[in-house]
Amino acid sequence: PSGSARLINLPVISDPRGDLTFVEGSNHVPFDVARVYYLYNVPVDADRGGHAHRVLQQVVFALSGSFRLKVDDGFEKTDYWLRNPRQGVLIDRLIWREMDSFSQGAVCMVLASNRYDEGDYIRDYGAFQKAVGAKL
Ligand code: T46
Repeated sequence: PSGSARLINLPVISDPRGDLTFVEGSNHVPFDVARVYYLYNVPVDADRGGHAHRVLQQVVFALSGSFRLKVDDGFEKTDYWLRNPRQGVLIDRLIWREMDSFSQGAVCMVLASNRYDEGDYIRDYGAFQKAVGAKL
């Protein structure tokens, strides 16, 4: 069976000093966070992603600005416009993802269930379709 993507809403504590949002591994996200990375200085015409992962699970946030995240489970495609730092998209294993339309100054933060492993990437769309058993 293929994986899925869904929205994750994080808590916020607001007071006159501003807003505070927090994430606890295996509580607000369904895995222990092994890695955090972020994308910034992304040109507005850049395309990122274009792959799936065999086992990695991730949650993607727009900490500042906005961008589009396209997810595809091999059967159905969904577009998310991320712009709220409290709301992330959980990308399960075996989901093809692409990101584009980054606003100027956008910061994308990703929480990942595993450390970086190039061997976990599926970079060929045909191989991805085979992996999810999609009808060609
Ligand atoms: C994903 C999307 C949302 C590392 O050495 N360590 C890391 O933790 C990462 C994420 C990347 N890298 C190296 C691998 C490449 O040589 O950084 C280079 C650029 O990575 P990539 O082309 O995969 O970047 P994106 O933005 O296309 O994809 C990234 C993640 O790799 C991927 O898991 O889901 O962001």
